[in-house]
Amino acid sequence: MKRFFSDHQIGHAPLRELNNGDWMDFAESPARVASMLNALGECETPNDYGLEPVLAVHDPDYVAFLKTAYDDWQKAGREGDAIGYAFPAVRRRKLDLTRIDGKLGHYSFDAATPIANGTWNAAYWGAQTALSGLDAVTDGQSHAFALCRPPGHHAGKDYYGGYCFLNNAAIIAQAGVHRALGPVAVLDVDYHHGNGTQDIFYERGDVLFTSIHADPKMDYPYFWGHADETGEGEGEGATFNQPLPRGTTWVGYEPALDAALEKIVRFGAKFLVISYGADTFEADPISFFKLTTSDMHKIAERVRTLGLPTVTVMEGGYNIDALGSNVEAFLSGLTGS
Ligand code: SP5
Ligand code: ZN
Repeated sequence: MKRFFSDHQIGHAPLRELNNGDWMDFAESPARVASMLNALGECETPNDYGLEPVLAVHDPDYVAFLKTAYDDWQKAGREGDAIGYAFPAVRRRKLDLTRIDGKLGHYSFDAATPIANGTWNAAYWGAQTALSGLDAVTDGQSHAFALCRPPGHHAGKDYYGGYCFLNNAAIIAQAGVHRALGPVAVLDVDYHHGNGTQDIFYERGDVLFTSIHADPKMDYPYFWGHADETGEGEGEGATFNQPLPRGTTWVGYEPALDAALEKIVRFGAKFLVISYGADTFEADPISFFKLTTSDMHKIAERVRTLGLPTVTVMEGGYNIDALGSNVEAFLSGLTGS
């Protein structure tokens, strides 16, 4: 399987994040990459497809904000990472705000996703990494892996959060539609609900979003991922959420996975994007499912039975020691090796 990664993605290195009322070390650290590369070996360097496929999903004003956010923060005399603190819970609308703090709040939905010096460059190359995976599959490969970092599934059309800035999975799902690979299905198996991806395609009937994740009554991102969110308008029925309780093992996960796969088959998907998070792992430091490394392999073996051209995009996974083995276990399950 072709694997893609760009060194630019290491440059995103915030120091700390706000968690349960205190600072903790930033969980989505560059050290995650070393663990994955160690297990995967050499990856191909992505091509540069420019901003056009990014802007097919993301709002131009949002992208312009991301590009200069850290510079604007520094120009305001700030040191350290940029974090907002005031958020428009109601009637969010386009405003020509002057101050960086207002912009940070406008474009984010949490205070736990810091922007650092290399953030834009890393996010840009993360998207290019995903697009390179798509190109490999368009060129006839059955599978490709995009080692994207920062991750993407929490980012919406015009907002960031959950360590995510550009929605890598949505960008290639949309590009897949554009290349007439559709209907396209997204299978999100990160521990957290992929609220950004869901939102981007919520009213679309040509992209199915299906997700298995921690019940948002208990876990981040709280406000989205509930079972009654099923899509709207043309998209009614093309969103399928399966929230599961903390402590879920393979016994609870397997039937949910089978239901998601059945939905993908019935949707008639011709191209599959997997948002893969290894934070379902039993020893993940910020998550609470109880899947093992061999369960990762089993998930992928099931997905393999779909026989669809598939791009796997990296999302979360914060147990750095086990991350490489978990990713490798997943990818080998996909190819049946
Ligand atoms: C891509 C991805 O996996 N994003 C996850 C973002 C989660 N951010 C907030 C998580 C808060 C977790 N607090 C758990 C404390 C455990 N001691
Ligand atoms: Zn996650």
